[in-house]
Amino acid sequence: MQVHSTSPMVVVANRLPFCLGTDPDTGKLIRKQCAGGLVTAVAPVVVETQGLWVGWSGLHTEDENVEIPEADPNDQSPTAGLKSSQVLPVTMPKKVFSDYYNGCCNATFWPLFHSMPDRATFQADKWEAYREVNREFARLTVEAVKRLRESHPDSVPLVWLHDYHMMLAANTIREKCDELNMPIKMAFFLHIPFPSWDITRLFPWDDELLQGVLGCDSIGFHIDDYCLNFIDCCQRRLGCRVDRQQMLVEHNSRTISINPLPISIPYERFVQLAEKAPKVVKNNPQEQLLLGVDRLDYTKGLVHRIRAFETLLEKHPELKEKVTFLQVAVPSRTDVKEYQELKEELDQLIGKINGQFSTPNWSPIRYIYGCVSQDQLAAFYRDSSVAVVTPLRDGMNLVAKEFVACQTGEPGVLILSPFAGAGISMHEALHVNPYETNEFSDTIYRALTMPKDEREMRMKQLRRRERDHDVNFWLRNFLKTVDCLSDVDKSQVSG
Ligand code: ADQ
Repeated sequence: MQVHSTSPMVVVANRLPFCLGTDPDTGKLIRKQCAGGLVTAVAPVVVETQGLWVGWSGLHTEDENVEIPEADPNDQSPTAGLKSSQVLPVTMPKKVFSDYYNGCCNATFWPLFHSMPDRATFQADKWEAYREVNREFARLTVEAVKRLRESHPDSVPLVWLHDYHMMLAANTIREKCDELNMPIKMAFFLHIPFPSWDITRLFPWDDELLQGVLGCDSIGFHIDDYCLNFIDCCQRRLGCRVDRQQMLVEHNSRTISINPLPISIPYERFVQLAEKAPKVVKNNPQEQLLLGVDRLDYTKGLVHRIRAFETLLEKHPELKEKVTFLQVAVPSRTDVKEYQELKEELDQLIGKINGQFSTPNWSPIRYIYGCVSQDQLAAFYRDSSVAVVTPLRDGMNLVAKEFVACQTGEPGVLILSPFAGAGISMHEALHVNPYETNEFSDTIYRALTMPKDEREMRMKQLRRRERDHDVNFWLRNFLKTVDCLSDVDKSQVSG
């Protein structure tokens, strides 16, 4: 069901919701879909609210100027309804962008916020590039607000900043809009975890960072723990007055609301995909598929997972030719050394296990390094007996939710890490600590051998919860925090 915002919305995110590429036949610039949690969740919402999207186009200021192409008529992706006029592309000099994106976002905030400080680097020049890029995003966002003020003169636009790339933009946007006498509402949503004070304080410019985020009126995180971590940091680092019960922070004479907003998926769309997706071809009708679907990232625990599967094969030789692990890994940050090393490690481990256990008719691990279509993904989700979603740390994890939505046939089992935000609410999954290899392999065995009535009972509850708390539910709850929820939608919100 469509969600209505009482305010026109500007989404500000690092990326546009699609990539640009060249059509090999015509040589023309076309839109290409890119996998990622943010786009899957937010693009339908922008289309539905007729908003604007500010994001990096994938191009640099040194590149030739390009016009954003319209969507292909056959485009069925979540961004198909987004017109090119709804998109404001950001371009940046290559060096500045690389320092901001690789040097600061990916090398500092990504590992730090996933509580992996040993992987984080702190460099003043990269932080300066982050500041500069945030100022540029802020400049274009003010342009977007101007446009919306022209098309909707009586409304107060809602600016929605996304993720760890945009933590310094709010104050600049607010100052410029105040100067121009353009009232706005502003919100921030973090898609990754917010770590504890002990971790956050390692960042040398933590005070500036916290003040940057506090420029918004409403700040959202997936779960209570991340909200409380943030509130704790505001109190201890900035000396803010806080109310943990109401989740409020006072800063510069303003009161900012902190909101747990667990993101979700377009549930019905996945159900429909699963209902018409082609059957997955198996070695034999009895073969059980274990499924992993992730970006190839060190936070996702891929190596730990494959090791647990190796242990399972060692302990249960009877599973030979009966169980196959299907791992789909989307290439991610391929120009970063750590990610290249991770790929190397995974390639070697999978090669070793397949070499050791394969028979003439079977290999224990099927490994796809690349994107798969939504139809194919839905087919994998539907026809797998077990999904293994075991990140070492994850803001939420949409794969767990997509899997249960697509379980329209024989009920399977979800194995979930307690270190994913999704682990907080998906109680009927089998929870396992990915670091405990032995226990992990026992959990996989339990999932593979679980009686049908137990599988059915667990899956039914999981599906019901995700159906009732889909991405529109998330959006409505977000709009409620900024007082932009339309009357028709108010009746849909509970709790
Ligand atoms: P991600 O780290 O990208 O997102 P996740 O939430 O699992 O992680 O979303 C991945 C998305 O990519 C899913 O929608 C999935 O369908 C898609 N995808 C994965 N592999 C694919 C493949 N091979 N082919 C096609 N599509 C594929 C970040 C945070 C998460 C948070 C989301 C949303 O790290 O914790 O849940 O944002 O807030």
